[in-house]
Amino acid sequence: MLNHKSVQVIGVPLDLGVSKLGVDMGPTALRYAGIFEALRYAGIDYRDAGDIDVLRNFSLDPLSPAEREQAKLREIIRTSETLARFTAKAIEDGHMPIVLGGDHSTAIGSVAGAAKARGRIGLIWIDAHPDANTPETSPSGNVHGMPLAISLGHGMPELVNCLGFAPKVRPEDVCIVGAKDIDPEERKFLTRMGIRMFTTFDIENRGLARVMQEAVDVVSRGTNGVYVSFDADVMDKRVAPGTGITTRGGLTYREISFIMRSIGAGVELIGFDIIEVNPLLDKANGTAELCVELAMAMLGVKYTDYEKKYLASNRPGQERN
Ligand code: B3U
Ligand code: MN
Ligand code: MN
Repeated sequence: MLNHKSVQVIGVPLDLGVSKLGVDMGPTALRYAGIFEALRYAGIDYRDAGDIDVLRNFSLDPLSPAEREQAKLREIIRTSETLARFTAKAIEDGHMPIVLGGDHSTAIGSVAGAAKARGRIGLIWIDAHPDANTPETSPSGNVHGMPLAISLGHGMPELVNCLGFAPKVRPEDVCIVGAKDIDPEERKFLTRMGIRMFTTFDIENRGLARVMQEAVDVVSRGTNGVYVSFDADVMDKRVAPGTGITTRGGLTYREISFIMRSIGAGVELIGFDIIEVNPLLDKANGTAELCVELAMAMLGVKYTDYEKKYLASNRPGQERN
């Protein structure tokens, strides 16, 4: 696999950037979905760094609404700094971080860490939403709708300045893939910044192969590697029900598989996030299992039901249902 010594997995049970409960269980769901089994299958060395200790929505219940908002922000700042230091160190030591979210405010820290370690990075944002709101433009006030703007240097200063520098990425090094639900003010911001965005309409209109070729070119040109932030809500709700905001018209299984394989084959991958997996909304952990398969596709390893059922289970002592 690639040029890394090992994969370093870290869980971020962060749910303070959303109002729906359950996304804090994402890291556990992804572990139970067999991420380590998959890495072992592929012969990739890994280490589980455990979960970052973070306050959950439920523990803020006794606070007043104003106190709750303050506590949430304080905790998101603290978690972002901790995660940023972890990812930076992993990359500097020659490893690849895989970050298990958590809502998408998780990416504030992971992108910061990648930028700290590598300087000029490319960033692929795979998401039904561009997450490019600021507190002024956000329709919901939820921080999970803001991390891309924050990484570009716009938004709450305490988050924008994670690890003490900003911005983390240049607009010309960013590419959004799979967006379809875009707030009007968000669209204006992205246009103003000159961000490349490939919506589901563009994918339909131009063909996914051409879109991915261009996406890979945009993030690779002039950069020292590419970080990927993958929000499970980019997939259609029939494919991936286990995520906070499920929508009709999201990406199909074949489309998202193709996207991951194109990234794996086309970029120098620094690391990636798997974000917004919510087992409370899932069917028998299927969304988490699919995300594990897609993570492996990005690592250049085919790990579909075929490998799981017929290949992995045929090894002695490895039988699974
Ligand atoms: N753009 C909206 C909705 C949203 C963002 N991210 C998700 N939903 N998953 C907002 O609240 O900023
Ligand atoms: Mn998102
Ligand atoms: Mn989203």
